[in-house]
Amino acid sequence: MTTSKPGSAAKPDALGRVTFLDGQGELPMLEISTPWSTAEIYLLGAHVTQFKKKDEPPLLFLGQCSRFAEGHPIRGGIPVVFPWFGPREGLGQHGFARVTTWEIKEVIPAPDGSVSVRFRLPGCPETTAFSPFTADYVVTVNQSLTLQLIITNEAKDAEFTFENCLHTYFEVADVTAISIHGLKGATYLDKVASFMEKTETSDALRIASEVDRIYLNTTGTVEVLDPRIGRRIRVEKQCSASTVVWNPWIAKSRQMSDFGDEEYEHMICVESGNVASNGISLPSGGSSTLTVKLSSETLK
Ligand code: TA6
Repeated sequence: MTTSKPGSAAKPDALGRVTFLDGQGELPMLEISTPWSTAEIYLLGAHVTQFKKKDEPPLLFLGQCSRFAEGHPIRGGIPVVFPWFGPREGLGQHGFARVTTWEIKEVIPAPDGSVSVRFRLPGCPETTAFSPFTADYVVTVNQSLTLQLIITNEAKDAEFTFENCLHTYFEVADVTAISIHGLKGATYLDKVASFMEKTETSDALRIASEVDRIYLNTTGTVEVLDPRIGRRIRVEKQCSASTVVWNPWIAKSRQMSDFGDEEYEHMICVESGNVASNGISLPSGGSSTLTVKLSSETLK
């Protein structure tokens, strides 16, 4: 089923699993309902703001003070970071994909109950500074949440170099009680120590201060154990060589105008992508698909 641009009135699709409506700040969004879960996606940034399995608390953290306005990123959920990660002189942090309103190309309600939505980043003034490319983003909702960011270099005779990152904010009960697994032995750039290169020595990373790290060459699954909620979150990925772990802690939280002073206690970002020295160079006609599957289970 191909959809046109959503209007302001709520319009469910034929199977009643996808509803187009105006979300916060009257921004267009989709509500998706499957036999196992619900999800919310804004067209601004193709931003997944929520995924919730039936019988589980929300998987994603969404800031109470987030702006919902064109041209501004949403704080929480899954910002799509592309085509660069971090600051870039004279340009916005983390690229323009997260502040651009994406087009819906297709909504696919599958016979098994899953729903996939395919978005396309439209041409915008910022894209003209790059050689031609297309960026599609496919979000699939079922028992888990699967995200695919597909970048194709459409240039005839030029490389396309970029970074990408699905900057995922997870909801946790108490960030000091969680542990993050799967990064032991990895080299990381420690942003809170002037990007000093370090090696992760812990198999169970704990958060007790500001953490802002780019783990390089990390392609394996990362897990977040949350004993207070009683949940294990699994982040499985393909075509992702970097993992970013971020919690702003106290002072940074106070500096962020769209983030509550105490909200850092209830979130952890575990981000999957290709950033810094793991950035991607695509030859003419080349394509790369960053795939991230987020799933969770109740701890026994
Ligand atoms: O991914 C971690 C990070 O790059 C941090 O350095 C931190 O500032 C964060 O992203 C949030 O960036 P934002 O531009 O959304 O405020």
